[in-house]
Amino acid sequence: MQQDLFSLVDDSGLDAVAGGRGRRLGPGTVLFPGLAAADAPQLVAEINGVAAAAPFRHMQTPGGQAMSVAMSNCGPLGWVSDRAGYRYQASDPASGQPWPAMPAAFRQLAGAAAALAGFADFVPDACLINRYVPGARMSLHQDRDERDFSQPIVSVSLGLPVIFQLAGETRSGPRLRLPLAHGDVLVWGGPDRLRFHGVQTLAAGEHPLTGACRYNLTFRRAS
Ligand code: MD3
Ligand code: FE
Repeated sequence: MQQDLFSLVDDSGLDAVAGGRGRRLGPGTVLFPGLAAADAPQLVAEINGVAAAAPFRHMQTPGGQAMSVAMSNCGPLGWVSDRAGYRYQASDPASGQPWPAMPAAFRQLAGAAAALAGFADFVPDACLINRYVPGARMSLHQDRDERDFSQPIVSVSLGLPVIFQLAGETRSGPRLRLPLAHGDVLVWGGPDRLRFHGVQTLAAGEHPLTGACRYNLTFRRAS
């Protein structure tokens, strides 16, 4: 596994980013350990507010399987999956209503993290909220439902830790395995935007803020 790590992490992997707050994992990928930890109580309160209007649900894959991760969205556009495929849409299919507004604290965190990673003026129009309980996982995939791959993506992890997997631009080949903990923020874009990635099965546990679950906020420019 050590060998995999060195073949996947760019030479610049030793560089600190943004005054030592970030760690470069690839030419366009920066991890900020704990960057969102101080804001976490407010972020979780905002998640609960969004979920009151747009409850977490297990979407169907195009193949008809229920995903193990439960999802909701906020912002102008939300990511959805059903028998018709993957797409972004302005309304919640469960209610027909617009998705809840993106909380200002979400937008500010995403913009600040992107700027620290070197992506100025990131204005997300979609925030997917993933909720993992023990046993949930996300298999290796690319994020390619967005219009402009030059826009970065910002991911915020809250609650229980998980191991995420980062591969190259194909499904096969070596994978970097990296723990993502409470408050960690990952920004990726540029040459890393289309790398395959996934999340290993969440292990049982209790987190003081989230209980037996992990949340991931994924901020994107979809349109
Ligand atoms: C991709 N979510 O919703 S984001 C997704 O933790 C999704 O819920 C995961 O993948 C989650 O589409 C993981 C983390 C991530 C981190 C670094 C990456 C994805 C990456 C680097 C390159 C490409
Ligand atoms: Fe993804």
